[in-house]
Amino acid sequence: MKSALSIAGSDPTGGAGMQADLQTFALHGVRGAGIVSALTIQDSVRVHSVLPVFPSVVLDQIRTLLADATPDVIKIGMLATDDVARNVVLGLQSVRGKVPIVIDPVLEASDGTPLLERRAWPALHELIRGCHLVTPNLNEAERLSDIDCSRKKDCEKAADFFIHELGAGAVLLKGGHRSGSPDDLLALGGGSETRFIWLEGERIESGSVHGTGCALASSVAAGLAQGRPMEDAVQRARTFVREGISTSAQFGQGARFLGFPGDVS
Ligand code: PXL
Repeated sequence: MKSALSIAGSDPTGGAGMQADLQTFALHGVRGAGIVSALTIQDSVRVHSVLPVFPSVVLDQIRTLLADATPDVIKIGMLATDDVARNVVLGLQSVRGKVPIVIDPVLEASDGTPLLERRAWPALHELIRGCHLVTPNLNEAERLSDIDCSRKKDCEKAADFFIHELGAGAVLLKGGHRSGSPDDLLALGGGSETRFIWLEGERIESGSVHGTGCALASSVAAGLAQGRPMEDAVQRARTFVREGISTSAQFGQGARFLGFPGDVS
């Protein structure tokens, strides 16, 4: 059995963060390990507050786990603070280039609550350098690259920025927040020319669904752990999330939660 390590915030609703990551790994038949970067107080309506974990505790957990066994993939989500992000950089030094890393560059929750402080961006950039895949949504891509992504050509420029300026191996720029057709852009680096693959999306009229980004990145990570090529892992992850959205359900007063499909391993 393959194993995946998630470094992410805890979402007590179970919809996003560590809880979503571990459920996703399990559904893919991948063993999940988890290091919590921050606690959140939230419900399906909004994030009430964020409490980062002591950075030294995050570092100790990473070093202790990695000294014992090497996971087949590492997925990084919410990091909350610069201190935590810098300790994640430190902790992962020994596995850089040896284990595929998938980064969901979480900047804020859907209600606008910041989930990463601005001064943590240099540490986030360091994590992105050499990672296998980074999965920004439209807003994160625009903010991190400083390129307006309203036109598809500009999305390609932003994706290229992640590959050539920040050093990511590949970028999945999620188009769900785009007005009009919610196509995703998969950009693959490697050669001198970035390869752009537009993946057609269809809007599912479901209302707001919580945790789609976490599930998508974790699903791709599970696929990579199983040795799937990037394009295949991404396509399967999009199908996984699409099915999750179409079977989503309302449990509280706010956003819906993904209906997790049956075993997809
Ligand atoms: O979906 C982004 C996200 C990631 N991680 C945690 C979260 C959220 C959104 O609320 O709470 C822990």
